Amino acid sequence: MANSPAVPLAGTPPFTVKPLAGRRGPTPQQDRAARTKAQVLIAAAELFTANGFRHTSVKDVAERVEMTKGAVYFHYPNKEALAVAVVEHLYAKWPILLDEIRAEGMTPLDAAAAMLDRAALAFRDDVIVQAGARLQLERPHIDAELPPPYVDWTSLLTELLTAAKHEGQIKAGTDPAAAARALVAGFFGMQHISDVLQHRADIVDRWQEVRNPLFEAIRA
Ligand code: LUB
Repeated sequence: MANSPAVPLAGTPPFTVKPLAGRRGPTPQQDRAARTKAQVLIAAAELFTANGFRHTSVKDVAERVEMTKGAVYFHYPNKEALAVAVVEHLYAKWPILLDEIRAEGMTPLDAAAAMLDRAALAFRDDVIVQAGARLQLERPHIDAELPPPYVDWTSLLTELLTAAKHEGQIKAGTDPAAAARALVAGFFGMQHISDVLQHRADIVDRWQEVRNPLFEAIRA
């Protein structure tokens, strides 16, 4: 096709641009900058998770990674940019998880269950996920455009449950979108209660109590 770029435009989602043969990868300086940026993000996520957005400062983040505030500002212009990046990294995890699950060859219904089962582990163990969830609750106090909550999961589960319906895996009368909304609501509430009462230590057991009746209600 005329004018089709020989190489996808850098940063054009969802493509990742791999260096062409003979093209050099990142320089040691670029590597170091990427590692520093990741360290800053993790430190911010740890502080957002523990103390929330309002009680976290860029100074706190800098001190946690033993850098100057200027070094943090080099990567993120302000605290709001850190919050946006944490939430963006939260939502970027799920398509990667879905690719892993699809590669295991599961049926659509089993893939939907597996997605949420593994999400429960991520909410228990992954500080980016924990921080992103807390920041979403604190949206009214964050003067930035955070990605909208819940919609990605609802779309992802609707797609999987629609495929499950086409394959006869769920009851003919099931509305995949309604079932997806119920699963998202159930998981959201479950992980929040587990967080408030047990810092998500019991999230796996609590999720079983929610997921089993929900999936049994729709399974053909
Ligand atoms: C999920 C949370 C916590 C939805 O998708 C989201 O925004 C979510 C944080 O806002 O649970 C249920 C999978």
